[in-house]
Amino acid sequence: MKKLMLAAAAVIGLTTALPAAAQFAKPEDAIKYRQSGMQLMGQHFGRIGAMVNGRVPFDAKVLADNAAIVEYMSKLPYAGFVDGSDKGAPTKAKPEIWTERDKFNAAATKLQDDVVKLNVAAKTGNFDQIKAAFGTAGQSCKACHDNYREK
Ligand code: ASC
Repeated sequence: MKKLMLAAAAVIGLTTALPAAAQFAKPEDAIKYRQSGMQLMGQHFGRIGAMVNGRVPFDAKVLADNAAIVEYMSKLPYAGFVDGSDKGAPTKAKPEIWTERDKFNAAATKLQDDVVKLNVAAKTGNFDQIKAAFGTAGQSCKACHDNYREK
């Protein structure tokens, strides 16, 4: 029994140390994973946008809750762009993601940094500061979509 538990612990240790690529059974899973993450990030980012642009009344608490979700969500989708997942399910991901990895990763990092700043701004409750940070983050969303997502 003890041996079995040691073996199980070793397997768990091994799998958690594996790179992201090994965590998806097939390309389709990676594609759906990143699309799901982007979808959730976009939904919550959009709720902030609705307040910032005056379509929905400004509520600092609701906005801050959404900004915290966006910050967290921004950490997830990029692990789904594993090698070999340029096909396997319907995807708008452009091949350049895999041929310009460094540039793509830099664009991802830029967005992640921007939404950390958006979350910081959201916690202040200062509308103008939030609006500015939202604009910067939105530019990063758009820049990466322009370069790396099919229309
Ligand atoms: C969103 C969303 C995006 C970005 C982008 C910003 O709400 O889903 O992809 O904002 O449109 O330019």
